[in-house]
Amino acid sequence: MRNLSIDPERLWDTLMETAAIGGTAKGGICRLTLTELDRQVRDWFKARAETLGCRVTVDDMGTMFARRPGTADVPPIAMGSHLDTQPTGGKFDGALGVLAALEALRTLHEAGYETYAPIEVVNFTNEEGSRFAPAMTASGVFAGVFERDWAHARQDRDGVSLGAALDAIGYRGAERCGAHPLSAFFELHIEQGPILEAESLDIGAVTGAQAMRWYEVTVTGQDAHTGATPMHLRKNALLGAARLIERVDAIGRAHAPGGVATVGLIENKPNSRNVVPGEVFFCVDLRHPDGHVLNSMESDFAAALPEVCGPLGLDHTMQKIWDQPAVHFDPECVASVRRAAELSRLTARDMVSGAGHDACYVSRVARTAMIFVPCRGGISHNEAEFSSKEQCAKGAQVLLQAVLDYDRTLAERSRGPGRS
Ligand code: HGY
Ligand code: MN
Ligand code: MN
Repeated sequence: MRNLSIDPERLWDTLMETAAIGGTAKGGICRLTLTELDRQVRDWFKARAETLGCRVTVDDMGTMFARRPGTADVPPIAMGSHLDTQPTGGKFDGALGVLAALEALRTLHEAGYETYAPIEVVNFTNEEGSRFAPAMTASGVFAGVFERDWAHARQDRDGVSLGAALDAIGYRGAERCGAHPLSAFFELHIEQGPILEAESLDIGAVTGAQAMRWYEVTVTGQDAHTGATPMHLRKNALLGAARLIERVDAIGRAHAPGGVATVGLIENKPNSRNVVPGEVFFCVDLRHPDGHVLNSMESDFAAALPEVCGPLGLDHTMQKIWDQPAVHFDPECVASVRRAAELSRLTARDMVSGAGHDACYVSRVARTAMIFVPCRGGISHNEAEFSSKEQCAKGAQVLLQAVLDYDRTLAERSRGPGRS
């Protein structure tokens, strides 16, 4: 396999160029899915891919596919991630996976390198799950986990549906989401955790991801005057929510180091200085590598609701809105990642992802693996998120070589045993 090399400067330039679309004063990106800013970066991606001779298609969840033909008429080997971000997102979460894939495809294009399988770069809609819950919505529809109509009906906190948002930016494509077979899928991503940096390693060969669940909780009490209502007569929903948030944190700590538990989204109503809050809505995020342990974390939280709300005279509702089991990636694809790291003379280790990724759902319908690179302090979902030009380049080089390695495997398999 010719040792093709990606262009580190060019990759870095595309990362910085697109980071300006939704760039924040603190150096991060706020580019929520299906907003005008998301449209701008999607248009940028489409134009760049078309200059490389790719055919760009869009499915009815807005997911974009940029295809470079191969010599064989087989499903493409795809690589990609997502271009949407958190409200206080960084420059690399998702963007690195899409832009490194574009850089790898450009390297093939400029070298005139003929692959056996078509090669495709993918931008999945709404990976973050920040504007529309749950996370990885489009890859979930792609994998047949979510019904498309259910996904289109998901609403943001302003009552705008995902389907309406797709139409508003003109990215509801014609292709039926999921009717798009893949030979394999590789996703490059920053680790979003501290392990690779702590062990001074270049590459993570990601073998899977932990199980994760989201719950929407509403605690209901009674709006009341903060001055005229005696303490013992109050039904303070925010007090109940505060005690429940404490319990969520305790559940995470009780199941550490594998378990994590968080409340990141909360809405207090009426949120007025001199009204005892009558209603609080919040979202609980529970994760663990073992689904059985996650079950007991879930039941611990379910038990906490009446324990906390009862004495305070509060009502409560809890709805599980996302349930992503632990994922195991394809051993052949993971082996391609390991070989690619070795070919590039980079240090690597196997690891499991704490974060969810589109690859988690895609792995249900195609052979899939992920590649991690370190990020500074393991910080992500934070405007200070950072991976260096060298770290990004190493990840992109391994992505290119892993795809070529797997392409060769497909080609050899097509020729039958014993013939090369
Ligand atoms: O929630 C996650 O792990 C991912 O960032 N969507
Ligand atoms: Mn991501
Ligand atoms: Mn993310």
